[in-house]
Amino acid sequence: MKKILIANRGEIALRIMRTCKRLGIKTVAIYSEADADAPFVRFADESVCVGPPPSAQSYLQGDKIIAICKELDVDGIHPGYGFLSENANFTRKVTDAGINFIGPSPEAMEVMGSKLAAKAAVKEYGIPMVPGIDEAITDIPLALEKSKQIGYPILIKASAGGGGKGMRIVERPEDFVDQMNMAVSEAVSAFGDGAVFIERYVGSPRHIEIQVMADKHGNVVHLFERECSIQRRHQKVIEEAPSAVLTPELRDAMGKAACDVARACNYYGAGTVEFLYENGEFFFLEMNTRLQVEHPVTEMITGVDLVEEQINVALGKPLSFNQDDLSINGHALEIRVYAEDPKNNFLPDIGQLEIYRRPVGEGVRVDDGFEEGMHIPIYYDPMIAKLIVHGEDREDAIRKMTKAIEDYDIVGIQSTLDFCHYAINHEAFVSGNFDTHFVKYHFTDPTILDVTDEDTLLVASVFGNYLLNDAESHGDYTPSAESTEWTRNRS
Ligand code: MV4
Repeated sequence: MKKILIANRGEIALRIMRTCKRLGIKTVAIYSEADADAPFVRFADESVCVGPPPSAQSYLQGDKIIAICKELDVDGIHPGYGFLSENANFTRKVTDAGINFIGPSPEAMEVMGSKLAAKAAVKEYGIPMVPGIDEAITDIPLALEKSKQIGYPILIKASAGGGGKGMRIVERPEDFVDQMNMAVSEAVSAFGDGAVFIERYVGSPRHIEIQVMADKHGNVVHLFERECSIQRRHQKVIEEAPSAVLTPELRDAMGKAACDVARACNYYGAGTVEFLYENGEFFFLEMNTRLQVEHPVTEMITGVDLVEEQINVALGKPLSFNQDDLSINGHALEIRVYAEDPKNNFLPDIGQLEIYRRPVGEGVRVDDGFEEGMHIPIYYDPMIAKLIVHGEDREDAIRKMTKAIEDYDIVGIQSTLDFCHYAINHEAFVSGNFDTHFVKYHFTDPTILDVTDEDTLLVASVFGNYLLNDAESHGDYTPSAESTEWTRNRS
C-alpha cells in the first residue's frame, strides 16, 4: 500500500493520516468547499475538492471519489466512520475498480445492516439475545399474542434501524397497533424499509460494546469492551474502557460472543459488537461494521493502533497479535466535545473558535479537526473534538480528565465541556452506578453548570445523590415515564 485516500473529513481523516504517515504511506484528502481551509486538507500529501458543502454533493459522491483514486494512482480507500463507511454498494464498486477497501466485505455489511438478518446469522452460535420474535411482523393478532407471552413493556424495532429511529416502546396491549403503525411509517420514511420486530423492553440497560478485529485467514480476536452508556438521544457523550461493571468472567463471555458474531458473517477488519447489559446478563444488539468514533479508548488500554491493523488486514496479512497477546493496561476515558449548548437543550452552536487551546500532558490525547480562528461548518456533525485520557485506574483517569477539561480553552462558541466536567464527577458516574438514562436522569437542571471550579465537584455529588434518592423513593423513574419522554423528544 503506497497511497491511501481518506473518504472522510475532520478529526477522523487526520487520525487516519497520522498512522499512514508513520507507516510511510502517502495520503490523499478529499474535501468539500466548506472544508477547504481545514487542517486535514493541509496535512494530506495531495487533496482534491469533491464538491459543494452538503454531504450528498461531496463526501457521499462515491463514483467521483473512485475516479479520483484512479487519477491519482491510489491503492486503498479508508472510509472512516459515517458517510460511505457502511455502504455495501460503494464497497463493491471500490473493489471492482481494483482499489483496496480498508474495511469489511460488502456481504458482512449487508447482513449486519439488517437487525433481522444479523439475528438469523448468529442464531446457530447460541449468542444471548433479548427475548422476542426474530422475524418481521406480518400478522398483527399473532404479534399481539406473542407480545403477551414476552411480557410488557415490549419494544418494537425497525430491522433497518439506527439511532433509535423506528423504535417504539409499548406499555400495554391496547397501544400495540398504534405504536406499531408509527414505528413502521417512521422506518419507511427513514430507511425505505418498514420491517419491524418485537423484543422485551430492557428498562435499565448499560450499553457495552466489544471491539473485534479479524483477518482474511479466519483469525478473530476481541480487544475488550467499551462502556458507552452515557449518551443523550443516541448520541454518545462519554466512553470508557474497561467498563466498571464487568467481571473477568463476563468480559471473557462477551468477548467470545463478539468473536462468534464476527465469525457468523465471515468478518474481516475492525468491527464493534453492541450488547445491552443488565443485572449480570448481556444480550447481542447489533454489529457496526466500521471503525467507531470511540475507538481511541481501546487503543489507549491495549496499545494497538487499530488503523494500522485495519491496513494490515486489508493487505491480506494475518493479525499481528493473537488473543493471548492482548491485555488491559489501566483505564481510558473519552469525552466528545460538541459545539452544542447544554444550557439551551444542546442546540448546535456554530460560530468561530475565537480561542482554542488544547490540554496537554502525559496520557492526554486530543483528536480534533479544528484550529483557533476557524468556523465550525453547519453542514456536518457538530463534534469539535474527542478528548481522551489514559490513567492507571478509573479514579486516576477521572482525575486526569477533570484536569484536562479545566485546561481546555474554547471561546467563541458554546461547547459540551462543562457538561462533561459535571457528568464525569457526578456521584453516579464516579460510583459506576448508572445506565443509558444517566443524562436524562441526572441532568434535569442545566443551571447546575453555572456553579464553577471546586464547587462543582461537591455540588455535583451532593445534588446528584439528592436527585437519585428522590427519584427512587418517589418511584418516578419507571420505563413508563422514560417511554413517553423518549418518544416525544425524538426528532
Ligand atoms: C433496546 C433497549 C431496550 N430493550 N432493546 C437503542 C439504539 C439501538 N441500537 C438499540 N437501542 C436500544 N435497544 C431492548 N430490547 C434500549 C435501547 C436504547 C439504548 C441502547 C443503547 C444505548 C442507548 C440507548 C438509548 C435508548 C434506548
